[in-house]
Amino acid sequence: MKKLRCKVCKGPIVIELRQHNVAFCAEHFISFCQNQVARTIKKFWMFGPEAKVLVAVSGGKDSLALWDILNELGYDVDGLVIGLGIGEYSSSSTQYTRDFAESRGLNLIEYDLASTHGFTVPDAAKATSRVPCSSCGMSKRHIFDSVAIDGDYDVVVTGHNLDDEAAVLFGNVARWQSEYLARQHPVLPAQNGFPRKCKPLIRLSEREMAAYCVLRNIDYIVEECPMAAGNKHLEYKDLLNQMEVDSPGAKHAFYFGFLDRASKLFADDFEKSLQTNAHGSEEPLSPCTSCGRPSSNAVCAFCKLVERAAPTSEPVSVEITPRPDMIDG
Ligand code: Q46
Ligand code: ZN
Ligand code: ZN
Repeated sequence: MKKLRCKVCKGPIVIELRQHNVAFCAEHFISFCQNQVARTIKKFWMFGPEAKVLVAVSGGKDSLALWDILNELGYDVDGLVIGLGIGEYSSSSTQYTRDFAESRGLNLIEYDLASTHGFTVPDAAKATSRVPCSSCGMSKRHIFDSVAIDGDYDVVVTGHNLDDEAAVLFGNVARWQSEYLARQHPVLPAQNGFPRKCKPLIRLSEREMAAYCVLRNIDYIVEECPMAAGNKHLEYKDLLNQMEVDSPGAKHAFYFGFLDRASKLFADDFEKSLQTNAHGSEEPLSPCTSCGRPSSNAVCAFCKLVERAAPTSEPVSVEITPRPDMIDG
């Protein structure tokens, strides 16, 4: 069998990318990943070279790799990590993030739910009797938005990769959720007091991000959030991975085929979504009487959650019970 060589320098390879029909040595694989991100930022007009960028980091491979790549590409990029209070998982993910920031001399903003608002994600799940991801996702969005607006950031970027986006698309198509399909775009413009949001990793897969971290000496938390167990998107990822084995490039074709050919069919829904608030309501927005963020009610959903979830007496113990019907993590 013919021995594979790096596409660029013809040296020994560290990775083969069957979906692109190429293989690379370490140096050229790193450049490949960085070029893919640079190309995505340019193609989707995500942000310019002078932008002040805030990356939402979790301590996982994708967000740390994204932070590293944007830094290497020369962007002015700070990190934001949120302490969710999910036991050992949260403390160790924050520690990985701190270590990474320190090793690169980067600015990390730390935001702790418990010390700032008096509750953790498990407290919120208990208080609302809903799956943890529901209040967790809402709290994270509220905090990303507030920190980005208050800190005058031009854009918030997240480490959603090709596998994540293809799995979310699969779920949205399986149920024909047109309002979600309309918003499934790697760029959401700033609107109604909400910051611009972009996903520069959409061309890169989970496997590529793991390899990138190893080659760049990035230590990251390998464990998934314990509350993600049973998440439907993990099942969709498995299905898509099976397709990818038989037909390399299937995920890319599915997701980019949607962006190139089908997403415009939902343009009306997208325009409509821009007229609504983050929760899809068309009620006019006014400042929340408690936090001042735009809201369709007198008190925003996050501040209502704070009222319900912040324990008034004894702290609620951290009890992790994954449920099968969880929404996207
Ligand atoms: S952290 Fe939060 Fe995710 Fe854990 S509780 Fe769900 S949403 S799964 S990225
Ligand atoms: Zn090479
Ligand atoms: Zn509020």
